[in-house]
Amino acid sequence: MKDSILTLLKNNKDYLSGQKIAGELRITRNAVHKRINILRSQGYNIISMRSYGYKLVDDLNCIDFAAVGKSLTGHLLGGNIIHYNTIGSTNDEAYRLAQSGGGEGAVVISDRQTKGRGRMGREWVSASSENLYFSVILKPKMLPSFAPRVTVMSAIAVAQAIMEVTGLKPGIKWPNDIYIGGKKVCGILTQMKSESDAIDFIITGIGVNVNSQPDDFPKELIAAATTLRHECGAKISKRSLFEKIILNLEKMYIILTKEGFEKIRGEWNSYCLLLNRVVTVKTIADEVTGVA
Ligand code: BT5
Repeated sequence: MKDSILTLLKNNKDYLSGQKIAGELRITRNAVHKRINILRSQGYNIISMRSYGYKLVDDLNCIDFAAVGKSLTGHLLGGNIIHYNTIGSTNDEAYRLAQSGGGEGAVVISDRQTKGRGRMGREWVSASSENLYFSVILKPKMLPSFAPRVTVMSAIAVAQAIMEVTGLKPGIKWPNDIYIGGKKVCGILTQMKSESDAIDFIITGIGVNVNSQPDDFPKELIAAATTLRHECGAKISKRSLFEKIILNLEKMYIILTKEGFEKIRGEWNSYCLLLNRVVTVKTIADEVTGVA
């Protein structure tokens, strides 16, 4: 019976409703659901969408959010994933959600962004559904002045995940850029809402160029940006990378909030591209030059 469902899904390029499968195989919809889950546990990537049904995909760009949500249930981060096909900016939506009471650990993810943002009003190019764009709500009990540590731990979490999934060792350029082979592969945008002595929430927004090709970028970015696919010569599973980032983020977050910053500083040094180099720090007030 499982094989019959598989055959139906394989012969159908689009979604197939549970009702249609049940009708064809003369079984109940509940039985369809159970057998789909068995196929999933055997490694078949079957995605489902309410009112459309089931679709078999072997596409590494597809994330089955129901399955990811389930595998992250009970975790501090990622138990609640809100997915969009297209949105302005996942950071804006996560900020709005947090302001209206959205809980810690909720993740807003979109296949594309029409107003993806970097720091200081810069753009984050987010046109390709082959890449990752998502934002996580955090509510750390720490002083607002320590918020930059969340950017640091997020960058380490992503760098570790990239290493685990691709075997490539990325470097981090202060404070929020991840580089491979001298080109930017990921950017992180951290936003905070706080009182004078307490953080209400932090949104950590992560954009990773996963499976698009450098040629897909606008001309001015081609020389400066890269993708994981380009660097390792093969497509990457977006789902594996996304899950690894969330799990690493959680691990780092627990260290940061329970054990303090020292351990994170050690990790940071192992990825830091600027260590021991002469750098100039520009603040609103002045400039300071020294060795990082
Ligand atoms: C960043 O800003 O690198 C932070 C990017 C954060 C993006 C995520 S995606 C999910 C969430 N929702 C959002 O709206 N944002 C976050 P910054 O350090 O200011 O770098 C921006 C600069 O990176 C741009 O001016 C370009 O030079 C370059 N850039 C833009 N898009 C890029 C891309 N896709 N890949 C590599 N470089 C890019």
